[in-house]
Amino acid sequence: MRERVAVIGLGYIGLPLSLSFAMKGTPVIGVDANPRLVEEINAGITHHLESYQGKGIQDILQEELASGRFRATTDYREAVPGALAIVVTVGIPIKNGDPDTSPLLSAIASIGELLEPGQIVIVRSTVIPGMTGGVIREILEEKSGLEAGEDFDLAYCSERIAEGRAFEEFENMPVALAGVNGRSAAAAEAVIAKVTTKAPIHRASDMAVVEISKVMENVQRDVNIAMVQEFARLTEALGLDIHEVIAVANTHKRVHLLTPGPGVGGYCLPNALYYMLPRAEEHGVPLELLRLARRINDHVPAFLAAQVDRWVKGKGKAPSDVTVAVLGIAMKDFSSDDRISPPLDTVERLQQSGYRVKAFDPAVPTPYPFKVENFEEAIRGADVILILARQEGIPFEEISRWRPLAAPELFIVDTRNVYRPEMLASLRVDYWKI
Ligand code: SAJ
Repeated sequence: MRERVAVIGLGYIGLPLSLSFAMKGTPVIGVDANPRLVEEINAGITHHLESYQGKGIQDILQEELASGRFRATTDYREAVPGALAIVVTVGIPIKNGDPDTSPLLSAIASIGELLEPGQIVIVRSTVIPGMTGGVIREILEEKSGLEAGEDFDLAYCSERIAEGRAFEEFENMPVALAGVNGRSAAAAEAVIAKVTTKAPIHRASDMAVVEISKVMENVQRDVNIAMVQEFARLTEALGLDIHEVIAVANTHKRVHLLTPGPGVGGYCLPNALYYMLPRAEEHGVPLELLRLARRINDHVPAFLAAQVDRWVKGKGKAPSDVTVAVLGIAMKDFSSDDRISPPLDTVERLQQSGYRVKAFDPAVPTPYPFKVENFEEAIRGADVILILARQEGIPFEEISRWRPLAAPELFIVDTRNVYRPEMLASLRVDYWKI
């Protein structure tokens, strides 16, 4: 009786998913194309900031490795043969607005070559709607000589976890799935139910329904954020605090406004529209609002750089005379993820304008040349402080202590609603909040 699960792709989704299966008693062999990543994982090392019931992901990883319930490899032959199910979490990167499906389809081909009758393939990657029942099914059938829905099962089950809450949300986030037929849907549901133990599993009539629902779930969030970025420009003009206005609006039981920030990053939201566009363009559907929202969110780093320029010019200074301390470069608060991170776009724009930039973010391991390794070094002599992500280890609340380290005239750009103006009154700070 097959019991083991193969998880293909050991990134921000695949590693926590593998460990979720393993912790709940289902052995997993994980596959990743990156040998250094596989080596690090098998050595019990990960940089993700996930935790479960107070235990960090690195401790969980070490326990599951020690128990023998989980290990990683680069070799599909170790993972696919004999597996009950093969769960695919390989992403589709977007390059200049175009989805690059090659990493995913290469993984699918490797699976197809080893696929055995009776196995279940569950695609969890966010895909271009129609892919699972189209090109993915075709490759699996062609490589294996088996028929989907008959000889093996094929299903699509979107993943919805938010980074930083992976373990909890693998357990308690409702799941949507569909199979090539009812048998595949049932087979996939039995596997997913091993990790989704505290939430309903919704079956849809067709895999494309779940694929496009997933993309829409993220696009609507992107649009919401673009909308509040525009609301913030109006409330600023009216001298009102956008965060208070949003909090008041959200007291309406059917209103859920998100909050403006330093831009929309991460591997998910900024990419979502580009998974939708190929199908829309095939059918001549313009998606004007969605494209405009994406442009509004993409523009935020330039907008922030313009705020800095405005203040510097107002002081009669030139960028080359000004040092900017950037606090937080991750794509969102309390994250180590800098894959698609708007703060990095802001840093690049400032550097191109001639500013000297020192960035501090204790959660992001990437050693950028402009990144300094301690907070005081970032702040020392800074004329401008850009707050772009909250992190453990950035002592925002100790501003009275460290204010003297910065320049006598100081401009703080706060995109995380860290301060209220009255907290800064005695500290000789010009303050702007998004
Ligand atoms: N952001 C804002 N304002 C907000 C919320 C987020 O500016 O009010 C920004 C964040 O700073 C970040 C970006 O948006 O740069 C994405 O943040 P996120 O909170 O959406 O985090 P993700 O990308 O880890 O998770 C999203 C979630 N999608 C939805 O909530 C609809 C998650 O549930 C998905 O599983 C995930 O994308 C994904 O994997 O698709």
